[in-house]
Amino acid sequence: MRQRRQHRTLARLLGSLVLVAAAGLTSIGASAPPSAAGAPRPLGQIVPAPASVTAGGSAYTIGSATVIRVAAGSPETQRIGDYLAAVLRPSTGYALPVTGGAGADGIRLLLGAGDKALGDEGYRLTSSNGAVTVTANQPAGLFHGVQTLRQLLPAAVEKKGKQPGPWKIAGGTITDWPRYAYRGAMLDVSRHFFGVDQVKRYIDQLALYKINTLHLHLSDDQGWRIAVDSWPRLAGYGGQTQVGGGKGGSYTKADYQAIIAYASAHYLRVVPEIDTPGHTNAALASYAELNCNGVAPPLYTGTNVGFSSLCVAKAVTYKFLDDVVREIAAMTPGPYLHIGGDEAHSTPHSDYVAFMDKVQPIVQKYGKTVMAWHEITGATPVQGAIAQYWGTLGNEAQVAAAAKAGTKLVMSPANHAYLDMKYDAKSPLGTSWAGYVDVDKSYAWDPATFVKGVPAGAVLGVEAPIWSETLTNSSQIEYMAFPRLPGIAEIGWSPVSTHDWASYKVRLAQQGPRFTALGINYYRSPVVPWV
Ligand code: IFG
Repeated sequence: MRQRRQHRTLARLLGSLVLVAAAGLTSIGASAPPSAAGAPRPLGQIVPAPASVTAGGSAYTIGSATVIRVAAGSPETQRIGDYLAAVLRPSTGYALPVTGGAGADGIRLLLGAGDKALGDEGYRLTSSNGAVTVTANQPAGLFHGVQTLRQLLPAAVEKKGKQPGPWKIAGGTITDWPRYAYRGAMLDVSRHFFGVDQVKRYIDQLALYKINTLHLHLSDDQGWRIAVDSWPRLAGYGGQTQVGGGKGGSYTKADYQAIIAYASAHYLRVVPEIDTPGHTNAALASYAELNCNGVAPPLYTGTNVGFSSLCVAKAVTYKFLDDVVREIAAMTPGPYLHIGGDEAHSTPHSDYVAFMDKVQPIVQKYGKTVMAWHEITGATPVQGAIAQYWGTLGNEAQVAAAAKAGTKLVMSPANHAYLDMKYDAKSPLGTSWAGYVDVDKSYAWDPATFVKGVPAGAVLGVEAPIWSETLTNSSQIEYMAFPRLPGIAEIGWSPVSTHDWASYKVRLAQQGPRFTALGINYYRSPVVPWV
């Protein structure tokens, strides 16, 4: 009897020895599959793909003694440290104090004389068993390094409750900087209104992928969404409804400034758009004198386009625009003010040209750079103006001509970058005038060469618009924006040499558990090998 018990004990001991040895094998040096318990995620497996990755050396493990070290006396890096701590503390359960005290250990966020190549938004992240160090020339670079650091940890780090670790960051160095300076997303708050908290939620999500510009489409036929003190009926009357006849809404100046503040705390600048001369029914309905015939049309809750126009001949039109641009420019720290210019089908071409000749100087007078949809290249864009391309063919000669003459481009080809395009015929939301755009098609383009004849240097970057004719809440925005938005962000950030669907789709698939952990309602496209 005793002997049998001895055998059993020996067998158990042997069994556990075998288990320990097996565990040891997978963690010693072997590139353990990401799924292996505790193995860190491979260094380069993030979105957007980094400019340069050198893996090697031992991983850093976040533990109970880890401190987050920020540059002493720098409130901005303190804030970035607090932002990182707010992500890590709930899921790791560690205290993770943020300190200005110098030290060689911990998670270090340092502003320093990084090399010029990093620019203002780049960073260097080094990870070893003693510390993870992010260095950058500017706080924006540290913030982007923090987004990378989040993705190097297991997706569970994004959860709000305590998760089992370990919390390892693979050893090595990432040196990273953006390809384009303009990496944007547009939210149409006119067709359906989205409140400040919904905009903040979207900003949180854009920041994950190093997007640095939020374009707000603040006015259209169906709604005027921003208070203008000198023309109070614009928001008061023109903001009261929306597509489908619902309540609508508008931002007070305090709301708008809260959005600006939240965006800049996430290193995004805001580009306000007042669409003109078309897409103006809400303004025309609010003030009879803005109409050529002196009669205000009714408020509009449908989804047609091209039926409205400001009255190009009337002087009051330019008084109106001067007041609107002045008040919005005064609240907008960013360099750009977007005047729309799309689908002006009810404005005779010669009137359109005359209108743009009068309105662009108003924007410049208030210290902003003109931005407009690419139809402005059919008029005379002022020096330094930015045309936002939303075509699908890339053969628009007038766009190429304007680019050759100095107009800059932001690329939003509708058959790749429009996030309101249905994924396929079964998509319950969105439109399909530019065709069906699944995740692979959304990724399959290059901003530098999309429009024939455009000098590569004319392209400032990319932007992913989401139009809200069919979208009424954050969950629906997320269903259309994810997983395509990260791909547009990658096209804007990563070297074109990394642009490869076969490898991107694997990296994108690994974002799936993060979307879930963050409560992002993403579409599980069949073209992505979700984990
Ligand atoms: N085109 C219109 C938008 C919107 C969109 C929906 C632009 C610049 C179709 N203009 O895109 O107002 O209706 O996909």
